Amino acid sequence: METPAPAPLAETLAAIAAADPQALEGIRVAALGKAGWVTAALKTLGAMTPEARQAQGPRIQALRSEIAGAIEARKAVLDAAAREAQLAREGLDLTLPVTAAPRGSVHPVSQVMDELAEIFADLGFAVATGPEIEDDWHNFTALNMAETHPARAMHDTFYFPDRDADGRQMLLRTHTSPVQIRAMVQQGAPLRIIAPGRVYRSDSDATHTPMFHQVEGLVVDEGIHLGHLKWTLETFLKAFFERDDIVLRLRPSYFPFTEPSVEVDVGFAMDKGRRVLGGDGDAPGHGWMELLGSGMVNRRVLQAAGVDADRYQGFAFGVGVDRLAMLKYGMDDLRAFFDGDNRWLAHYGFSPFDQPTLSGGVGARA
Ligand code: 2NL
Repeated sequence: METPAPAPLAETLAAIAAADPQALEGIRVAALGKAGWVTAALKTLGAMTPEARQAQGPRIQALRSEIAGAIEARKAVLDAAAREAQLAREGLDLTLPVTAAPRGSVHPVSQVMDELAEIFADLGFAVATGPEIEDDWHNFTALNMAETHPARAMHDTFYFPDRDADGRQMLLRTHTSPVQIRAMVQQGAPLRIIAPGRVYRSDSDATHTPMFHQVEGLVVDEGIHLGHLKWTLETFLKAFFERDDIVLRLRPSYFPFTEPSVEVDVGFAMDKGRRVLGGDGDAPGHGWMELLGSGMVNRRVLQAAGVDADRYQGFAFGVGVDRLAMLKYGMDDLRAFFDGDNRWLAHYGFSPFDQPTLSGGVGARA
């Protein structure tokens, strides 16, 4: 009986050494599988003479175990390489903390806006928003400031050079009042909203930035009067500054969009050279700080927005958010608000996990 040609051994070993996992399985089947050539060689032993079997048996067995060994060795190399690749791919840095430290913080202005939304939500106000690029009707005309009204000049408005497709003069809103005009036009009366957001005026010095934040409030309903305005502002300021002894002083003033108009001062005391809100501003060592503008909505404004001014009255107010933040958290330079300096934010910023509760102010710490 002819023994199978030994030539395939060298080729098989070379093929094994270069095989990928799939090729390796093919080689194993072709050599050691049921119909493989080594298996076929082993089967020839049964038909051999005892002498031939004694000579060929060990030779074929050696062939089989050499190939099986080579396959095992190659398989081990391939498995190790696959494991290494997987480890590199799925690398986990076990030195990392279990929960990553939070990065970044909530800007004080955002925190204050959240606090304002909380306070006014409790009083039944919804938050309204609108475009920062406005037309001059919503920003001025509807607010009783006709083209020639001197108050327009006082707003240091950023105008766009070209009119829009509908011939409207566009500008960056100088207050959030246009949001409230839009709300009255769209929702009608009754209405209870606050409008927080960015506003723009061409003004820049130690106490003015060309972009700043304002919140305005508007209530329109039947039988609304100045008493509602005073109670609302008092309740709001007591909640915001976390003090029950906030005292307001209402002073007559002028805004085109309110009649009568009322400027609101808050009493403060001097404490180690710093103004601390609270107490009667007329008491010795105390003073009044101007904080808000407000008034009864001018009936011409109600009419412009399509509200029946004989049936409905309204009050409105406006206050600077940046100023509120400075007062509550004891900051002294407005410009730092917009510098994007991480050291300032680390000092004054709020944790992203903080709830906008009202317990983090200087009043709470005092
Ligand atoms: C200020 C003055 C004020 C308003 C804003 C207002 C809005 C509508 C109608 C009437 Cl839609 N008034 N807003 C009223 C009075 C004063 O802001 O000094 N803000 C910082």
